Amino acid sequence: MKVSREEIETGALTTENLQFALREMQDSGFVLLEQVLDRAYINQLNAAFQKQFALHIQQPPLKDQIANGRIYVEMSAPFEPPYSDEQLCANPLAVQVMGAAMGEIVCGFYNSNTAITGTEMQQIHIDMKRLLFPGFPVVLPAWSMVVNIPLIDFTEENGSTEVWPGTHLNSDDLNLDARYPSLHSIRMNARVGDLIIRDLRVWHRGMPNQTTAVRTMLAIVYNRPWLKLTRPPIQIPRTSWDNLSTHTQEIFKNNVIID
Ligand SMILES: O=C(O)CCC(=O)C(=O)O
Repeated sequence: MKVSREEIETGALTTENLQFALREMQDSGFVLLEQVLDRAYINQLNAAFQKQFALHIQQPPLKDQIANGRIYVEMSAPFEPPYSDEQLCANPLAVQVMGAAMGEIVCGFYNSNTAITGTEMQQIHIDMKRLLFPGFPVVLPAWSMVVNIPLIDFTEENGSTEVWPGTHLNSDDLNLDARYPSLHSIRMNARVGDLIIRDLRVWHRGMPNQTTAVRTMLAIVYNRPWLKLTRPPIQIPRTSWDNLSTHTQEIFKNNVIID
């Protein structure tokens, strides 16, 4: 969806646009906010990320895994500049939409997904199991969402994620391979500067990267505060913590501050 310059500068969508974003989240399970991040800044971020990533994939066992199968690679971003910039870790527009959809939100997982050249198609999957009574035909309100920030333009050639709109409203996720072919999917094509919010229940998969460019997106997960995460908390250096606004500290309060 298009976002005005004024909304970007004030960090708040108009009532009308907020309603539009919430309806997209409700109906499709995701919404793309167009050109809300500074493109030059994201390009610089990508350059910094790729340096760290190149070292990351030299580590065992990743190095061999990549040599054997060109897997999708996750890398947790360190909670320090540039990743701790509030435009990224608690983007005001994304926080506004997620807050309106879920109430209080917290973040305990700051990750990234990279498709290197030749990466193969992933299995269709969801990122978090349904809560409570899977199979019981009642759909719960959203409890967890991911903010994806593409670090290069995402195209079908370089492996933009394939998503199945509306599948967050299914009451179970059994036999996805048998069910998805009859459902409509789209590719999450996006430009540098865009930001995507996705309900974690949406069926999706990473797609092959047929280019020589490394395709990365930040993947920052937010959820309602009562959800127990099994992952270790984010380690936040004290200097990064002190630079966060009170509101962002509230969002990251369940993590560990390191002196
Ligand atoms: O990178 C992508 O396009 C999707 C990655 C993904 O869904 C995953 O690794 O769980």
